Amino acid sequence: MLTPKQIALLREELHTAKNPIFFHDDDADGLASFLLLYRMHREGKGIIVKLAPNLGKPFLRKVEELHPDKIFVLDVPQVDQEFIDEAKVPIFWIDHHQPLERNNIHYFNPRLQDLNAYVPTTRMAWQVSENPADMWIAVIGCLADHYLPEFIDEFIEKYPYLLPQKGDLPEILFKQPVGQLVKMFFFLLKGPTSDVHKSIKILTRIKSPDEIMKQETAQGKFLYRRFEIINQKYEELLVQAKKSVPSGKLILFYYTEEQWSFTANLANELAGLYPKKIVIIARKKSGEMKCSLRAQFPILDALQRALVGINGYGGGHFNACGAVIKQEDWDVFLHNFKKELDHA
Ligand SMILES: [Mn+2]
Repeated sequence: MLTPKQIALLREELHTAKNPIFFHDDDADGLASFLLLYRMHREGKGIIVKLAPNLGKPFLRKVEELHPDKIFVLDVPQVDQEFIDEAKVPIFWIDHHQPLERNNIHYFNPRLQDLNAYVPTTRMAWQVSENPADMWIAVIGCLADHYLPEFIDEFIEKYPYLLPQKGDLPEILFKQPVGQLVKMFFFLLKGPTSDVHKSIKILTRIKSPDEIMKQETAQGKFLYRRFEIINQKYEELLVQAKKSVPSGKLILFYYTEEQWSFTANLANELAGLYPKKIVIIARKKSGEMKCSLRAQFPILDALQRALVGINGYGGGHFNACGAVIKQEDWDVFLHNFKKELDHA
């Protein structure tokens, strides 16, 4: 969490910014963080850091083009020192990934103090914003990063039709209407750039979730319709994946779609729905199998043991991992991994 001093500093810097750029991550936590901070003063511009986990040299073009007086970086795991040095304006980086060492940047990361801290960027952006009208945005961003915020009770009181009562995270995310909003914040970022930009622009102005979910305005209706169309593609995949759920421990789903990548959402939802199983979503790409692995219990050790002697690599969190394995080693890897699971 941010300290009172850090909150005061960020509020002051946002207040005095005339033309800030907000670089934010390409997921619901990144989007919600941007919306919370942008909606405080509505100055400047948001830019999605897409297809690159790092804010590096290619993004300097945007800095030259837009002439910001300050830069805010939200939920982006890596900012290159080269970018910091050449941007030549104050940069404020709020993030919660593995901390890095950087110079000449205002760096806000709870894991600098406690490596095991888990605080989504949205949670910190909410400390800065605290605009009651935007509390729903804060709830969506926190839930998206699997974090149940302390102010969930206020949300239940204000929007009982979205969440009638408290429950555990998989139940809230995959069985309650608020889960649709969480998915919406992920899915609206997918697809053609012009549609994505239009969606975000509308989100910077929308007054309440009712506008979207009850389709009370033309703008709300646009978001809802666009979500429905994207979600239909997702639901089709989910149905297919559910059919492949075996009686054994491992749910293995092969996935080929290139344009609309739902890998992470699919893996999260399947792991949420089947708490005793391990989920692997695998995509074949240029001779390699790229996978997301999920479970509601630790799997990292089993993954690391299964990778011994295999042409590939993998890692991540104890119950949410990624791995890339050469196609010719795929069968052996699967065999190893299943064996590890049987011993666990
Ligand atoms: Mn995040």
